Amino acid sequence: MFLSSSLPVFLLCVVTASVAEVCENAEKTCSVVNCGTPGRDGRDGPKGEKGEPGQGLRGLQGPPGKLGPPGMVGPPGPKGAKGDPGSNRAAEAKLENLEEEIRILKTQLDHLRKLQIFSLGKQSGKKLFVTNGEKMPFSKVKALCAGFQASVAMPRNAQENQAIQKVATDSAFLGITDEETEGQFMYVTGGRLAYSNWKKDEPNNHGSGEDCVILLKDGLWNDISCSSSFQAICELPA
Ligand code: MFB
Ligand code: CA
Repeated sequence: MFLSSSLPVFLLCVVTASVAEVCENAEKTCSVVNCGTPGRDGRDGPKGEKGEPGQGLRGLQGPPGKLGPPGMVGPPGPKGAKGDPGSNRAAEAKLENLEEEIRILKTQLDHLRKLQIFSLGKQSGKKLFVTNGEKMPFSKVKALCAGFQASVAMPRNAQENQAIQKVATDSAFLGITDEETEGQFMYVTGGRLAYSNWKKDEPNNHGSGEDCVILLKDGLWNDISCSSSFQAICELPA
């Protein structure tokens, strides 16, 4: 009989389970057995323990953040393509004009030089000795001659010594000193003397301070103080 077969299950429910379990099991078995109308839901039980973090779905991507600070200046970019060849017609024309002007100036300079040489009575192939007639210390004579690419007059032989004597109007400095080594007279352009025309008992380094040389009116040489003032005579190369 159906009733007798389900009774033991019902009894078993009543004896061994809690009320909830009874209802649960009973619900399963109550289709067969009438348990009456279910009561109202009871109050929520106490909050359970916190569960493990869920494996929930990732949220949707949020909106873009605010603009960050400007980045560092990057490395220089690759070299650009070669530019088009410029038009150099104007530059070529200007260059031709300049070259023509230089040719004209060189011709004029050469003409002036020949005139000057002629006016000073210099024969070709020989040095030119020139003076401004002024007296000054030796250092200023060197600077004056260097100012037009010349040097202080240095007679290398009797002929040149005589030519300087003709240009001089008073005792004049020569481009010869023993400033480097006392008693060893050298040309200011370097090298030891190839010719000399010392006055008797000269050089005497009078007062232990005579490192320069002057050409006297009679053409003889005397060693003298470089800080004294004597006529400036310069020489232009042959
Ligand atoms: C000296 C001469 C010296 C000076 C001095 C006045 O000769 O050697 O250079 O000129 O005279 C005596
Ligand atoms: Ca002397």
